Amino acid sequence: MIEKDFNTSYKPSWCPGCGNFGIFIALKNALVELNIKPENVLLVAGVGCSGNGVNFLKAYGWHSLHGRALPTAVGAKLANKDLTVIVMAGDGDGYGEGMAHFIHAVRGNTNITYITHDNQLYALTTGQAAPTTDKGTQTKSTPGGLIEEKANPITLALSSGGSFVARGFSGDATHLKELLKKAILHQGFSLVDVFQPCVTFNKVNTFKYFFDRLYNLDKKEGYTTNDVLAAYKEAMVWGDKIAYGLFYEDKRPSYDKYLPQLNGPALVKRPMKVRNIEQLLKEFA
Ligand SMILES: Cc1ncc(C[n+]2csc(CCOP(=O)(O)OP(=O)(O)O)c2C)c(N)n1
Ligand code: SF4
Repeated sequence: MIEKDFNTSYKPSWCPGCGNFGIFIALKNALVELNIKPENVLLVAGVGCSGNGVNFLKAYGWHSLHGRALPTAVGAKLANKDLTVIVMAGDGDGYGEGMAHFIHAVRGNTNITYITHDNQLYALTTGQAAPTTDKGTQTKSTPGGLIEEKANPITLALSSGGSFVARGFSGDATHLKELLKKAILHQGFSLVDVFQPCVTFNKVNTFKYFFDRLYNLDKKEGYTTNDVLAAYKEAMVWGDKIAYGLFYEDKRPSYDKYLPQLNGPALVKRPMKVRNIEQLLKEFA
């Protein structure tokens, strides 16, 4: 298989130079290198520029409701554990409308991969402040500067019991590809929050902004990914320097491992028992 095997007949509609391109190249190459076939992948998308990507990657696709991609994906994975389930959502979708789902999906540790396209604003709706927008930033919805503190997806995931917590950058697609491969292979919920510059509406968090600040945790001497407090400390660094890479990983069992009824063939591959509906209703009466 080659990267083109994951292409569809639709050309991406993203603006030229958009950070979404780097994420898609990294994702396609990760799938190719892991030898995962398109028919074994389910891509669940939120609503936003990022979510439109569900049309540009050849796989099963589900364009979910705004903020609701995660519960959809968790349900799909429980029904068909043979699928590689990948979720993509914007920071507005995932950490705004979908914030409660995010926390509970992290806690639940279902074996799915969550890629957030973190461009630090709502892009499809033309550039309003999102939960990851820096305090003080002027946007269309915050002309006087954003009053609220920003949410930190990495510390939120760590404090919610995340078993794989990582940050990527779409300007470093090779690194991102390797990170996504690890995330997909991880047996549990994997978060990869990806800095994805929106070249049209975000004039602050540009590619240059990140090139000037990012340091690679994977190369940091002495850093190990099994120390949650060290991960927390790195995740709190924000300003002249910002860390990316794998912050934390542990190997606790995923959600399905606690459910003996999920042993054996995937639920969707088992014969359907057709039951007498009247008898069924009597049981609940
Ligand atoms: C329930 C609901 N509320 C609001 C909207 C309008 N809406 C569509 S896209 C979007 C913002 C998407 O921003 P983000 O999730 O950050 O994705 P991006 O476009 O930046 O990739 C909003 C608010 C909607 N479609 N559904
Ligand atoms: S508006 Fe921003 S996020 Fe959306 S396609 Fe254009 S550059 Fe990308």
